[in-house]
Amino acid sequence: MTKKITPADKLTIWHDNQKMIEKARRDGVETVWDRFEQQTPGCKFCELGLTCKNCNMGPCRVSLKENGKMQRGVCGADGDVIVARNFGRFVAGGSAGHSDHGRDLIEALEAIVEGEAPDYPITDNGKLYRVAAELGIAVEGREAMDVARELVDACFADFGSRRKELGFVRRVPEVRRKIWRQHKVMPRGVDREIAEMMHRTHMGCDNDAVSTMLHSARTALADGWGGSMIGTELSDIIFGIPTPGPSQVNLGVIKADHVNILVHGHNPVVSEMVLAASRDPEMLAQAKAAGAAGINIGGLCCTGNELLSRKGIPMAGNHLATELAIVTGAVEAVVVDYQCIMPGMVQAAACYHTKFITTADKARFTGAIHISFDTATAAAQAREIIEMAIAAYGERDQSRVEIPVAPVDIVSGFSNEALLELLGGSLTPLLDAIKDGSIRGVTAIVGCNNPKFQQDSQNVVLAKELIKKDILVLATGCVTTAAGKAGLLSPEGSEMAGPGLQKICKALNIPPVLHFGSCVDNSRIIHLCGMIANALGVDISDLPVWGASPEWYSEKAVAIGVYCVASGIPVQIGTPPQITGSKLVTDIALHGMEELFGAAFLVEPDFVKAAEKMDERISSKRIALGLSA
Ligand code: XCC
Ligand code: SF4
Repeated sequence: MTKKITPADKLTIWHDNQKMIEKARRDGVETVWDRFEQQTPGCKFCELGLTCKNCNMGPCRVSLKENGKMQRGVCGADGDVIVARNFGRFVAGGSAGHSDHGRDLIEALEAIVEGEAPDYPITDNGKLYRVAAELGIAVEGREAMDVARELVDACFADFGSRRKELGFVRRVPEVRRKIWRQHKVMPRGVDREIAEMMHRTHMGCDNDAVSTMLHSARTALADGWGGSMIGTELSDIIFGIPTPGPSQVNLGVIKADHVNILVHGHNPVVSEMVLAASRDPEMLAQAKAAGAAGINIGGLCCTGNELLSRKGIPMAGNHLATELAIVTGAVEAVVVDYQCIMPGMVQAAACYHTKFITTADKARFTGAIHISFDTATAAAQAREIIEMAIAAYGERDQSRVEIPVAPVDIVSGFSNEALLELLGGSLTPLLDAIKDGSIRGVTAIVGCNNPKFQQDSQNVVLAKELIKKDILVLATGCVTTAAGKAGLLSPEGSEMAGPGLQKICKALNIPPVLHFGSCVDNSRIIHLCGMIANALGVDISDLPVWGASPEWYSEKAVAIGVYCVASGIPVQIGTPPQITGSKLVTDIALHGMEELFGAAFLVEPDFVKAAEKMDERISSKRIALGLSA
């Protein structure tokens, strides 16, 4: 029997990626789609969340018995408990990812303060003082390094067990904090909530689905208003606040005549150094001596977003395009830190001359070259990486190079500070635009790709539908690349927006979709919601806002979704998490959270319908605020 091969245009909406899927097939490179097909159909029990491996009396899997009753695991746990426990651990995994990344930034700042990271600057002293003051640290007349030292301590303390409430929670309107205290979901310590989730989901602990779901909210809030927010704020202090500027996206940013280095993962601590080393005249001279026109750095996923937003470094692709970037045959090195790096990239790299270089001891890949990156020796290690890439350039087989498209121009790098500056220093013009209906609402479209969907079809459709309805869209994570490729990150993209949003975009010369950074930078968006709610004297759940993650795949995306909902921001998703085996847990996600937090999840895979439902809610929130629908 011959195997049916799905045409590439069914797998992705993008021409560049279609071309590379075809090339991968010719070159014998296995991609995420091939493996997805091998894994389909998935295990039904797992899809429903009804398997448990939390102890060695199991594993157990439960289903409805003939008498209509739910079976129980060996210990007696029913389907609701099993689903809630699995979901809780999923959220804990995502929160741990973001937050451990945040911790790495605290450690980097600590090393700077201790004089042990000579290659790293503090780029934004102003933000250092502002953030420190916000956290109650005395700043008047003090040296930056003293303030930074105290900020390091304050951030570390947020990870521990001594606090009753996290530092940045003071950015949340008091009404919301009251709700959190009342439901016992106020995040106390980042590591604490994650560890407590692991404890609660051990056999014989939290055997009540509602209780476990509430702790999921607490764990996720510790991510959003804790680990992620610390990650974002300290990254800004060290590397600078993002400001809008021109850049480019798609596989066309890879240059045939350059030494191409792609940075991938999430943490800017490594990639910023690689970028700096690539601009070192000595490195450039070496590249030229090897016959290259220069050294080109491109981004993938969120490390890409970090460099894109602060340095305007172009973005080669998002999650599902990461293997395809290697298939161009023109990538000398992929330098990764952690998260969302498909292990399959190592095999893809081995099919070409591409060096796959890992840098984090906590994210090792069998078959990769490992450079244990240390802030003390960062610049030298970054140069070592560049030299490896230059050497690999000599091994490149030009006959296998195919760069399928020309890059698309974008404007990227918005942040709350940049937005305020654009608005002349205060939120008032934005509030006025919301009040008069030019901007009817705001939606953050965030997150990933997932081979369950044609790549980026949903991300792009939803963004286009929303801007048509005068809803301003903020994009982070892998949606950035999708929006960019669709022309939505350029000021000309405002032609696709409704009349009100178009008018505002033209007046400010901004795109209808604003690139707000990486996945940890969703903390910027909840902070913005907090600022708007405070300015209007209402709760976040009163605002005409949404989150959406149409093509999400990761644990982190679920953590983001849950902290948004618990913060009062409803969230649309395209596929449900593995909870549908429990009616109770599903009801909590879709309805119960609305009662508790004034926001819930909407699972709607039809994106025109999703946009309509989102629009309806925006209208009703506007009316409740006394505004026109
Ligand atoms: Fe990962 Fe952040 Fe998702 Fe992209 S968007 S696939 S999580 S890189 Ni966060
Ligand atoms: Fe089975 Fe209970 Fe052990 Fe889970 S904790 S594997 S349901 S016995």
